[in-house]
Amino acid sequence: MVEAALREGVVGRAIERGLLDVAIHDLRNFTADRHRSVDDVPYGGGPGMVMKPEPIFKALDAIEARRGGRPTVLLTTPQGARFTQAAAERYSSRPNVVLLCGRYEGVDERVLSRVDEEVSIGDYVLSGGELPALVVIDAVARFVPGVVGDDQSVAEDSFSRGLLDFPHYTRPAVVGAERVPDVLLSGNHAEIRRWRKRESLARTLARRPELLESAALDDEERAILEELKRLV
Ligand code: 4HQ
Repeated sequence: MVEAALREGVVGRAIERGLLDVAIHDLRNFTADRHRSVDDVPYGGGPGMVMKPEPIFKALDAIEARRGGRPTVLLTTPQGARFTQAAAERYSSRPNVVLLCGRYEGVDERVLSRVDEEVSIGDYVLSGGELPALVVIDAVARFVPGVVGDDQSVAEDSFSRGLLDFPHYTRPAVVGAERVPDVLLSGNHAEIRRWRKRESLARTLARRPELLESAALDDEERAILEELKRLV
């Protein structure tokens, strides 16, 4: 599943072009028993299985030896800190990042001695850490220079600005009863910029007001926001 996903889209192309190097390690290759077990029953009893520590330690040792340096080790778990655009940017400058993906009920607690950060992609339960790992890879890769064609579009991405995105339209100008806002057809670029700022701020205020506390707003944006707040 991970291999197939990494062949697609922006990330797939970045790997092809050598901008990213992603290696997948199967923990079963770091087992010693006949059944190549990566999980075992929980001490204390109860349902489900727990990921054994030794295959994980051996895999991390092998990765460290091969890459020549201690990688940043991330564990995907609902117990982690929420993964954000800021975290993606932070990880993008690390020379090596390991995404440790658990299955079953999770990993033996002693594995945390080798983990730098626990990251959650949201408050829901998945059946494994592979999809969260792919989410992290995608968001991190976008910050690696050259991965996204247009650097400007990365800088202007809604969450990099700390605000929700403004509405987008393409041709045709009229679909049934629905028209593209006149300002976007006006050719007045100063007006268009101001309209987009206002739409971004209005949406953020309505849907995710908590984002406004940490958004880096310029003078014009602060003025528009004050006006929007007076209107509600
Ligand atoms: N899991 N964000 C359980 C997640 C998850 C999430 C990953 C399920 C690890 C053992 N990870 N395994 N949500 O639900 O990161």
